[in-house]
Amino acid sequence: MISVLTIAGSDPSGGAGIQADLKTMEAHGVYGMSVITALTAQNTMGVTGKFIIPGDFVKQQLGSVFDDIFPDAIKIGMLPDVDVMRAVRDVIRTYMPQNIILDPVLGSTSGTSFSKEASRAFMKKELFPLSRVITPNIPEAEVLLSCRIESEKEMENAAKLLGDMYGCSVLIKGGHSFFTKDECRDCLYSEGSFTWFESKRIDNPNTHGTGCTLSSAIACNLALGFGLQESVKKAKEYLTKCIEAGLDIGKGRGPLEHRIEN
Ligand code: PXL
Repeated sequence: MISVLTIAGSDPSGGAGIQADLKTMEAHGVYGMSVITALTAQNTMGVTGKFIIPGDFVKQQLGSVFDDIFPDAIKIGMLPDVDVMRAVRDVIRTYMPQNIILDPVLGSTSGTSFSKEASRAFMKKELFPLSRVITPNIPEAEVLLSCRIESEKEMENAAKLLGDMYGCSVLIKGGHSFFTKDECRDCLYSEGSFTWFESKRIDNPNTHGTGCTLSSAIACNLALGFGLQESVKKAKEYLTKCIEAGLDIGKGRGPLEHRIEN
């Protein structure tokens, strides 16, 4: 049985974080496991609270998973502080799993407080080099590099800079960006070359949890034995279908339909 682990925060309303990750794993037919780094209080209208799990307990959760069921791939999402990051780094160093997909979630409510320079520096220096691929969107890549990204050429430059600096592949997601209303492209930099992924933009305001879903789907595909390019391509196809299914639930920016035949 192929197994995938997510290390992320909980969204009790089921659209993002751990819950989106596990639903994505179910849809891919893999065995899903989850280590929770923080509880959030949130729904489709926003986040109202966050309860951080102490680093030692994150470490204990990770140890109990790795000592029993070694995951074929790991998706890392919300890492709320340096303590939790350190726990994750230590466990990865001990067990050396290979297929690590890190989504550098940004923002003070649902992600690491990137205004805290220390956590941003720790993530870059200690966790990026252990990852097979990192998946920032454009605003996240801008914060990581302290620069503006306003064209496809600048997306390539940013992906290469991050990839060469930290020795990992980099997928920069074009979703929140300069692209016009109908188009959206993502740029993968891996082993010295670029691959661009096209996708149509779908007219659906319900996109809560898209980043979580994409990175989990990539993890599932890598665990299933696909190469990185193919894993990203298939993950994007899955995500497009999840958005296209047009689920409409909740009063705010709603979640996706994860139950897609794959
Ligand atoms: O997509 C970023 C994200 C990550 N983790 C948790 C979240 C969100 C966004 O809402 O809730 C727990």
